[in-house]
Amino acid sequence: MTQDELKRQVAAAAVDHLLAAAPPEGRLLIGVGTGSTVDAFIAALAPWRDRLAGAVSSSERSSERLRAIGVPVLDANEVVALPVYVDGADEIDGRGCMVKGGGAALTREKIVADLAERFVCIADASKRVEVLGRFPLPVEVIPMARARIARRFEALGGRAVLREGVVTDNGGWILDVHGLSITDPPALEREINQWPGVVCNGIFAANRAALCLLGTPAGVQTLA
Ligand code: ABF
Repeated sequence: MTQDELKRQVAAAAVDHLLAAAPPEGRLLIGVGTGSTVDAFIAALAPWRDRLAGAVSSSERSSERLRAIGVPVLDANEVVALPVYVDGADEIDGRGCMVKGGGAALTREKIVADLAERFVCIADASKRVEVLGRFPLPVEVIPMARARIARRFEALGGRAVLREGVVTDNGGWILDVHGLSITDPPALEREINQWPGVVCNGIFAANRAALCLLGTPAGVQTLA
């Protein structure tokens, strides 16, 4: 199966999972992430848009796609809680900790995920790793702090590379940090968050995936 076929497979499984958990009469509010797997998820949602009251989106990219299938996009400030947040990942380990941010939307993803009771990660099998860090860790920073934060990563054995030509939806810059072996995701997430100038880092450990639907050639694996 091609990677696109795996993405469509796992997207369909996520829709089934949502609908099974949805109240039979009520309409569901959901949080929606960003990336090509989420694009497949949004496309798979289209026939079921009448079951959705609306969505809180993590990026302009996903908002446009949700509006295009007729799902109202709500402001995060209008919502007290979401039953579920569906999003992709760049890497996920056996404990549901993730590296995210390849799509430069990590800050809004973390904000919307924080509104949700349950994070459902959808990914193809290539994202499953034993130890996070092979994928360069995305970190959103305030531009004036870029060099100092890069030096802090160097002290940890990482090499921070500015993602050229990218300004996030929040006006931040992205550093991609190569060479990290993230053996304690919660600890490193907390450490980086304390550095002045860090807006958000791409380790999702404090709020990890409660469920991961993994697309594989043998079918969808559920990693709870
Ligand atoms: C998003 O999913 C990003 O955080 C992450 O980079 C991306 C993975 O993208 P794709 O599904 O295209 O592989 O949530």
